[in-house]
Amino acid sequence: MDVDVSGRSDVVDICLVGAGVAGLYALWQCKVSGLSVTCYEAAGDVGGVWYWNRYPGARCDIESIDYSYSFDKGLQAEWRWSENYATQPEILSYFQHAADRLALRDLITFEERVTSAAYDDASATWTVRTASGKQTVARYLVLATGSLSSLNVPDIDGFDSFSGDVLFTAEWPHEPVDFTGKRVGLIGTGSSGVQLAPLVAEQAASLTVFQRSANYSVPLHVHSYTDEEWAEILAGYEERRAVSRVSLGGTPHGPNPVHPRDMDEAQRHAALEQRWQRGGILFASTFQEQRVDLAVNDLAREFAEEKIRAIVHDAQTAEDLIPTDHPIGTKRPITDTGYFEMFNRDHVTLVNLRREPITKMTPEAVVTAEREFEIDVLILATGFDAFTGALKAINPVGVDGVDMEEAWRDGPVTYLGVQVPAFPNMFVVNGPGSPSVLANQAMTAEQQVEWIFDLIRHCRAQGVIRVSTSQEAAAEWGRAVQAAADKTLYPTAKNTWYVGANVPGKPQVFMPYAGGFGTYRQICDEVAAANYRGFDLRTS
Ligand code: N01
Repeated sequence: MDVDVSGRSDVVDICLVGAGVAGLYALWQCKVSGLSVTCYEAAGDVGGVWYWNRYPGARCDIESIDYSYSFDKGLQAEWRWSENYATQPEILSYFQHAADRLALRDLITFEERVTSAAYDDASATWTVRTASGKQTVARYLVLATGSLSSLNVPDIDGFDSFSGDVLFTAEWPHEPVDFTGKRVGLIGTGSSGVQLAPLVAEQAASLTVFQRSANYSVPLHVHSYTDEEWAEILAGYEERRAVSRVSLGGTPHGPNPVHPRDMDEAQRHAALEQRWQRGGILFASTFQEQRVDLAVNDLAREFAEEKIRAIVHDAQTAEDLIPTDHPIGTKRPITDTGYFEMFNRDHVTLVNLRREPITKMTPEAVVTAEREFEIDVLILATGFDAFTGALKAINPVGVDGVDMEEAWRDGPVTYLGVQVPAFPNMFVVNGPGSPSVLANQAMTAEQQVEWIFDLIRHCRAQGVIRVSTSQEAAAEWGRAVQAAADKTLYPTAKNTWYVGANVPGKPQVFMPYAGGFGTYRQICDEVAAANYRGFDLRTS
């Protein structure tokens, strides 16, 4: 380091981007470690995805008792979830409450979008700039920008000419939207579109669902907690969290302990029915080896397909709703409340875009290869430029002027999902190469933030001013991420946002670490114990 910034009061320890689930916990880590911090958040409040995705029907499909912070016993003890799968307003209230209780709000600059970040090797600092012209110089840059925060906007001919209202699920208005008497079109049948559609159908004069890919969906089965249930949850809380911390997916639930080969057909059917009735994404892991063995997966897949056929009256619509291109669970499992049932209503139409793609939009209509659908409102539930979109929007510039666009031209390259070669002192939370979206992200955020701040504290204690990783360490981790995916059925689904296939032109690389949250935690802990193997820690 040529320029010593140790005495400079204008240099903060941490510049943190994002005040969502991970960012709030990172702020708490700054507070308890006595690290000075500037935090920029593009939204008007805390909550991240739960701030933006406020469409009707939005809920988390991981039980709220698990999808919440585990690091603060007081916070845990005083918050009572009303339902097993909380609604977006309740989850947002929880994170607002956490920010207030932990006194984090004053540390956040809201409605401030970070537009650039540049590393200076001479001073080992990052200079971060925002849309309104603010600037921060920091020793460390922590990007808690979310893996699902950058919108994927479809490129449809004539889109801008449409004269009706356009709504994005991921940027839903704060005021209630009234669909009464409206002809509504919905593009996108992932988790967001499937959650939203039945509520729109309740109000709208007509709903036309434009489906490019069919998805498996399992009923969520929401219920309110009784006092007895809640008391039981609290009694088992510590154990529940302990089990989750070393689990595959960051929750206490595992597959059926009996392998399906040791069951007869009736027992297998009963096991699947039990999971189906329990509801939620756990159906995608009913059986051991369901995510790695196609024959086992077929049992669950065929069961789910029969459910669709039994629910949907029109045979062609039912067939159109059944996926043909992936084993169940290899795309993100979807959960719903009355989605398939909705297609039995006369005013709801499914349009299979694989048969009749959208060709254009006019001021009044969505036009497919076969028909024209006049609508008043278009809803886009078209997903995200996952993992890399929010990071590339900032496009940090690292050593020797290399920017992230360039560094990740062929796909994201990280070591452990937390650091990028040539970007010293920069950390990514829930980034590509981490378990993130394949596990309970509230828990993965805690693990990653703790690990990153342990490293930062270690550096401070050892007088380290520059921490970086090498291309070799990142390449080795990239191979480990691919190898973990190759042991599963995930790569058999080609058309998923896990590989970036939903964004035209995006390099296709399997991005999340599929080896399991518990295994990943163990690897990270081993790296730390081996004096941060794979990192270069420099004191000058
Ligand atoms: O986005 P998606 P999402 N023309 O990418 C379609 C989490 N989440 O917001 O599959 C036509 O899954 C696209 O089609 P295809 C969860 O991790 C959780 O729904 O690419 N269609 C797809 O149908 C989830 O997985 C919760 O062929 C186009 C849809 O739009 C993740 O967020 C709730 C198109 C996008 O689906 C993302 O979910 C909500 C085009 N040009 C979200 N472009 C819960 O916890 C895209 N599509 C319950």
